Amino acid sequence: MSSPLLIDIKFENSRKFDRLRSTLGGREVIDINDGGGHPETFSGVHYALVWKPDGKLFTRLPDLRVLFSLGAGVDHIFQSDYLPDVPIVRFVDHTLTTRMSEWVCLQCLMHLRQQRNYDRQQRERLWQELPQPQASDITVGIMGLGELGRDAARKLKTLGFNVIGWSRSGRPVDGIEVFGAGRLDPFLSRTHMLVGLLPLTSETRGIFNRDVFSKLHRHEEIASPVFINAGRGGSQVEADIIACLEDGTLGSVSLDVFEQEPLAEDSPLWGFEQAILTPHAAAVSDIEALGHYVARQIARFEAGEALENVVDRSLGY
Ligand code: NDP
Ligand code: OXD
Repeated sequence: MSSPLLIDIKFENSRKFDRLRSTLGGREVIDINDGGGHPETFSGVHYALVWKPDGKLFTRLPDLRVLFSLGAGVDHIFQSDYLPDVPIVRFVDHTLTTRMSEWVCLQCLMHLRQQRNYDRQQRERLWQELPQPQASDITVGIMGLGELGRDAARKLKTLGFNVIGWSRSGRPVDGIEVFGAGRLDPFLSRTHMLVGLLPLTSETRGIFNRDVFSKLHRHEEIASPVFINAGRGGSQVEADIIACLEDGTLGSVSLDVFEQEPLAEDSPLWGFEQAILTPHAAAVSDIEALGHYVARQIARFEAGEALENVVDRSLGY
């Protein structure tokens, strides 16, 4: 008999749950958050799909064989003190990658074409042309050249931007200059728009700080340097972002992720005209694509084939 899939996702409506279940080919789905009277221990459950799970959940899954993350990031899983020694599979899918690249390209274009200034001029009924450098005058530096960073790089290049990248290994990526972990400063000194697409690990926590912002390259015709982050809020120091926007070290920012989510109502970040904020919505996981993905991975696992996109626990991503 096939093992159920246990989920700990906290859906905001039951339609999403139904859509997920419909993709799983009849496999029983146990929703830990449905309020039903669940047993203390879920014997015989081999698979779980989670997003920001209750850390102690894993103590109730003695037969767990594979753990799936609803998202590409897995920092929410590593917060548990009770993580079992089973493979962790993160979500990698073109639907997610495409959404992220749309968001990144949109932000780079918003800053290149000074949309925030035109918004203000519209409010003021002011007819005034602003300087218009070309994308090829701007270098976008992407920190994190994984599934998401590489696709964003390719699409930004198609738009005409110069694109360079930085990653832990410095592994080559077709068509862009890659800087390895030890070459952060030369990477920053070339970058007008810094894009963060890093996972949150002990190495990347707080990495986007004043020291980094102060090394970026300024372009005189736009509100730069620009900082754009859709990786994780724990990688940015918001007090530094605020201070750097105030003193001009940063010209403008686009933030999709925050140290604490939701962002507090009294955060000064809300008030900056040159800050574009979105509520961790750059690339949401498509629930049907996720269901098909999990079903495919389980089929591979049960056929004795290798799981895909397994997290390296020693690296934390
Ligand atoms: P990947 O694991 O495919 O790529 C991670 C990249 O970061 C790799 O290039 C890796 O280097 C690099 N990296 C990791 N640690 C370091 C380090 N210490 N120093 C330098 N580089 C490092 O992840 P994805 O591209 O799939 O996703 C990236 C992140 O985006 C996710 O972890 C998640 O936090 C975030 N995300 C946010 C979403 C949103 O809606 N805001 C949606 C989806 C994801 P190397 O190539 O050498 O391994
Ligand atoms: C993810 C996210 O990690 O949505 O996929 O943040």
